Amino acid sequence: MFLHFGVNTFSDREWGDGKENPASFSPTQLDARQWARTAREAGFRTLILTAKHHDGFCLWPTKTTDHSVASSPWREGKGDVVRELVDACRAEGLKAGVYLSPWDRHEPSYGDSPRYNDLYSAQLTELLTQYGVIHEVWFDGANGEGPNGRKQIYDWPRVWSLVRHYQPNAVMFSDAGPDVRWIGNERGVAGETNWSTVDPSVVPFPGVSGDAVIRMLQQGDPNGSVWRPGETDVSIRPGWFYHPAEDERVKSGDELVALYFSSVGRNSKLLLNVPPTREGRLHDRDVAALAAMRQRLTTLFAGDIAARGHTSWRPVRPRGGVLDVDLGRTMAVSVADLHEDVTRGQVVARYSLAGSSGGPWRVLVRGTTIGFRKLDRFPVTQVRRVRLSIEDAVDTPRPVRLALYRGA
Ligand code: FUL
Repeated sequence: MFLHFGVNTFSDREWGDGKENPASFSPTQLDARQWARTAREAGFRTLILTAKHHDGFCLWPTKTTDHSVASSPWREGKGDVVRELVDACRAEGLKAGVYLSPWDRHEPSYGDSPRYNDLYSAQLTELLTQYGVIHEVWFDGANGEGPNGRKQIYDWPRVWSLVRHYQPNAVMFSDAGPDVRWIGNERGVAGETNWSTVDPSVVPFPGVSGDAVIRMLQQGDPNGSVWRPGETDVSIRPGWFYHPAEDERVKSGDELVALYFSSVGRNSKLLLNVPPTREGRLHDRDVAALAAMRQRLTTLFAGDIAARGHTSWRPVRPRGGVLDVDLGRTMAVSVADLHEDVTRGQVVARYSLAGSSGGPWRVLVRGTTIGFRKLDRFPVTQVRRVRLSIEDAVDTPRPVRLALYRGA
């Protein structure tokens, strides 16, 4: 779960200009434990907080600038939202991550590249050294200064090596990874074809643009030289930050389930943004929508029909295979849940799933990549036998795991 929170929450903006008064940051009932509890109950495993957004306001008491919670009235200037987040995550058994915007519209040194790079590195070092284990570090590619604005040249190798040094097990997210890549849009939709490998020369640094870049982010590349799985970020509301006017526009449980299918169900992680309100709590409507999503997913994945059947895998040389499942009796199915064993790479490039209730085989669904997880929905169909055919792959496929669900 993503949490966009900061001065924008109070100014009702999406991108602050850096001129906000720190005194405007004044949540009345900030409750990070409520964020974490809501997330855990909805099935999330990691919380990622905007420790600093483009406006430059720091949610922790950094030594690098006064533009932080230390200059706000919240908790008499003694508060630390990052600390409260990591403590809440630990208490609820979740992992914690931080978003530290490279683009900074407040900091005077921004655009004076070496000076700002020093400051940014110092901020990152504080976050990486003062809060215990950090599991993900999120680097945003946005830079809206425009052609006449200040041009900052970031020192990405330095930034990445700081994370490796202080938090060797953390994954780093950006358009250019290096560990997890942006999926190429903010609508919550991973590529229908989605390889976890990419060609790094097409996306060499965060913020690079162009059609080829977006295609690479969306679909990956079967011949890519690096393993860089996709992460799909999308907001539960139209904006990333909380705006009272959007209370009526919170995505429904069904819409969230659809996002789960178009992200998790397409070999990607889902990073769903749920922005805290001005009180500093997740809004009741958002909490209700998350609960509805969880309830639907739990019902949907309650009983794997295939687990009770008889399964056999037969390789087809050189790069195919057939998985047969005999359910023993005719049953209704509408969701297939495929898992490729990716411990030695992702190889399946094309497959089809067919079903029979005794008569001829009927194709239920056709697809391209599978990867760590692929979810397919199709009209409810009565089947007794199901056959998954791997029709093309970039190497000899290992047995694919198939689960089947009745669906809604
Ligand atoms: C974008 C930012 O400009 C948005 O404000 C938001 O943080 C989103 C996740 O990334 O690039």
